[in-house]
Amino acid sequence: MPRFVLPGVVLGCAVILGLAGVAGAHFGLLLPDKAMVMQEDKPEIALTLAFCHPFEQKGMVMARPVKFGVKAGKDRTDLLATLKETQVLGQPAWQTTFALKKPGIYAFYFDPQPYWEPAENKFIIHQTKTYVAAFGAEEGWDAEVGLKAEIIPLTRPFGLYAGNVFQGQVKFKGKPLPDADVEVEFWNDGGRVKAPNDYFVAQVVKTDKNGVFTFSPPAPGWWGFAALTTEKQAVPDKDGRKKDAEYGAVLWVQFHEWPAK
Ligand SMILES: [Cu+2]
Repeated sequence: MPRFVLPGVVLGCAVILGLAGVAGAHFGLLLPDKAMVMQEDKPEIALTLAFCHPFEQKGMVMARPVKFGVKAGKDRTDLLATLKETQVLGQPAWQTTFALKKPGIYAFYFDPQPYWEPAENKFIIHQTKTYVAAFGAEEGWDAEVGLKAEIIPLTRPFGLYAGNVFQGQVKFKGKPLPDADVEVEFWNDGGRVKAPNDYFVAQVVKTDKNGVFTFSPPAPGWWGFAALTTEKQAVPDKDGRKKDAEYGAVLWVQFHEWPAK
């Protein structure tokens, strides 16, 4: 597997942020331009893949992922070859378009190349997912894609209002992941929202003994959930020494404003 080589001048994000105790977290990012596509809509969606600090709107370098695909029912399509380079928050990222041909729940996912974080002496691997519901279909949003680190929604992950409770079950290597931190951040488009202090940038909830977490977003928009676990000596570095890897099961979910006037 080709490993993306970072130029020597690029420092880890913890270094850039001055090693603050609390600060924004890095997240794999996978955002469609529409989370729901109805009969009257254009059946083509645009997708953006990136690595960033979503609330602080700080970009990080994203190498070409190892896997990028979509699963709808039993159909799985490899979309890796469709990716085009772009920039997100001033850093290398990826984009594509996808034509929805039939009703279904489309789970888009990527598995990134391990990102070396020198400040933490470990790799970061955020396996990232989002859902697009098309043409009135509703079945299958609770099915697993089968990622090594994955959040399986317990709340239907579309057609949600801000303030709804959202629940998911975190699985790592196919088993529920108990007692894990789940970091939650708002995609703070344009940096419009200012946090009162650094504690507010990332919210944190834990998984229970069944790997289940619960969160209620206070405002409309895209919210990212990153359930974290560390695997010891998981990935060899460029000298062949095995290093720890932080696995993130990441899910992006859109919440709408309550439509009442
Ligand atoms: Cu970071």
